Amino acid sequence: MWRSIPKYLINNIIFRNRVERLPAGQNSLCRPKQEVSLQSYRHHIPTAFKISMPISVIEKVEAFDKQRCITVHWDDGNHSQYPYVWLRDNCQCPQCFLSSAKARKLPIEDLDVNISVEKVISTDSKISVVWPDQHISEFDSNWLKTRSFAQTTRKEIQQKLFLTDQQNWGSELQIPTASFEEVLDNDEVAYQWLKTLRKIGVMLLKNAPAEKGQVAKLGERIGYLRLTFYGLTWQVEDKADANNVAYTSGKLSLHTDYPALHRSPGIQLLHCIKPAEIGGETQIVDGFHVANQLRQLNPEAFRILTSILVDFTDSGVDYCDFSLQSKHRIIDLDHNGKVIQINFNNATRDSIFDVPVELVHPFFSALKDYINLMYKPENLITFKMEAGDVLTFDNWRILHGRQNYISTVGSSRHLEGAYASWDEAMSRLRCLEQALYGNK
Ligand code: OGA
Ligand code: NM2
Ligand code: ZN
Ligand code: ZN
Repeated sequence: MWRSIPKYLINNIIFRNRVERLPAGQNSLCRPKQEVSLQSYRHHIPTAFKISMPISVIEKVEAFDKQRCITVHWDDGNHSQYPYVWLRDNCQCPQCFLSSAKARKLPIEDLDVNISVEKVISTDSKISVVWPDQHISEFDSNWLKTRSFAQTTRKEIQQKLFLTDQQNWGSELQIPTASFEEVLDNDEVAYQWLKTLRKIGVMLLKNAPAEKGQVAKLGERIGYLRLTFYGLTWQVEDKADANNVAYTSGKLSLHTDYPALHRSPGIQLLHCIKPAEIGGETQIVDGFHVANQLRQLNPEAFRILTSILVDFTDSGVDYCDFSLQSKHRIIDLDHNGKVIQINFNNATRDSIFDVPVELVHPFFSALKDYINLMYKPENLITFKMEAGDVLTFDNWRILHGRQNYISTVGSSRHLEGAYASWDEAMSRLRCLEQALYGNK
């Protein structure tokens, strides 16, 4: 049920979709009268049908040429503004949008950023915009509501897309666990795994077969693993002529893996195939939580670690020969000052240090303060992985380490590890959510 309003009425004219609410003089516009109000018959519709019914009902639409915006008034009393240029850019017609790819065809070269509107037509579930060249764009009310530019809506959508609220933890954390097999076989468990990985930053998967190949299965569960110079999966063992300190029986102090890469791995999977008889305990800490403690306790140290770029290096031969150099802030912040990534492995921090000499001591002093906070009993968790445990964690957030262990000939400690990326893991999370619960 569409109504069209002549161009001369567009500016600041309210377009209503109920006859009885039309401004005087517009009743001559030809359209059928709505017989049952949506409000009343929505109560009677079956649940399955309800899902496809519009939740966002358009009350009226206004076009403001001056602001180059269309204002949609919703029946709940709220309203949303949509710039003309954005509406034109997001036209969903087959000429402008390839629906099979859910992707825009319209190039920016063909977009008139100063476009005006010729005519707006609305029902309670749709608006239709006629552009000056007579091109017509239709927009569904729910589609529009989801894309409201209101700060609260944007925050809500971003939280849903990126699962931004994370839960800080200290040593009181009971490490969340799930069954390895269930993560592989049960979509709900896989969904909970990835959600927990995002929210808490760590999940321990129990009772995997104590043999190689298990982290590869988790990679397949996500989509694929991240290949690095250490291979698609890698064996953590006490090796002769180790090309990495991890491949010795020595202690590994708290670190994030692979800061020698500018895009360090987002997710780490560590499968214990054989624990050491003596030693080799795992340590983990919530690097974000401790960074926020540092921000409070020692703002100057926090400022240094969030500003100075530190050089990292890693060279050798494994998957092939490599010679990596990178630069990172130890603590990365987003544009709002929120901690988003920790980059620190003391083993691969370069002796080349690209700072003025007077910053060297303040840097070490700041770093030491941060690390000391991590090792405080209220922040640090120490436990020993059992054969069949797969420790999965957010390598941008959690620092991990291990105690040294006694290496015995013939029955040595063996872990298999792998990396995955957050983009792929979040993609799997969204696909699982869609498959399990539909579009919420
Ligand atoms: C590593 C690592 C932990 C362990 O290989 O980077 O942190 O327990 N290993 O051996
Ligand atoms: N390994 C475990 O930053 C690092 O060098 C972490 C990486 C060798 C793949 C260790
Ligand atoms: Zn179009
Ligand atoms: Zn590590």
